[in-house]
Amino acid sequence: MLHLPDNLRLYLVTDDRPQLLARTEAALRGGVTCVQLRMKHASFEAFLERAREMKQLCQTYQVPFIINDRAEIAKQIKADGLHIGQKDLAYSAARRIVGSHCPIGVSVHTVEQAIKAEKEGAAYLGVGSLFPTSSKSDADFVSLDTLKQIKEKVSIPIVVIGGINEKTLPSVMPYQPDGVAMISAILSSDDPEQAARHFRQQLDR
Ligand code: 3NM
Repeated sequence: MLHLPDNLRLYLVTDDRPQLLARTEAALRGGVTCVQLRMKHASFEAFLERAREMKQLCQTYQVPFIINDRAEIAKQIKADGLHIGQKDLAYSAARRIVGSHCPIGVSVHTVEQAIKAEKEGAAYLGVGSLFPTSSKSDADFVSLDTLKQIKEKVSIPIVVIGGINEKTLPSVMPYQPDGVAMISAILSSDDPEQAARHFRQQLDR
């Protein structure tokens, strides 16, 4: 079950890298508050298999598990949530697949997209990319001013994403996001557990 906004606080997005399960488990020990599986190039079968493993791992730590883009898989494994981007399937199509109870988060890059997503019923928004990142080659950038405007215009929770790390986090915190999403700052760290614990302490303050 996804508890909003609390479960969004330290939001781990995972790609498909070596030792993903071990790294994700370390991040869970360190205190990430939810996990999203994002594998843009995987086959249906590979995604499904990985999703089952990850869901079980997250359940062990009682942390909600969210599927990126693949609505059919979210439905099949009864994920705690689905996350869609502007280039993925439309909100209405996703909703038809996952049914009325599964929370759907939506990535937005403009104020207009944010207002539309909230109207459609999004549970929360991912706002980014705020900073350059090597994790998403086609990222659309969002300025801190746009983040501020989105905060003013919508009332659903907001998770910031894209190049958030030790250096950039301080410039985002004044905007009081409900959560911070990260791939590299946690998963590419030499010690994902310690990295997650460190960010969690900063965000809990
Ligand atoms: N979505 P890192 S940026 C998955 O802008 C994702 O919507 C983005 O990775 C968006 O923490 C991004 O390594 C990658 O920068 C974030």
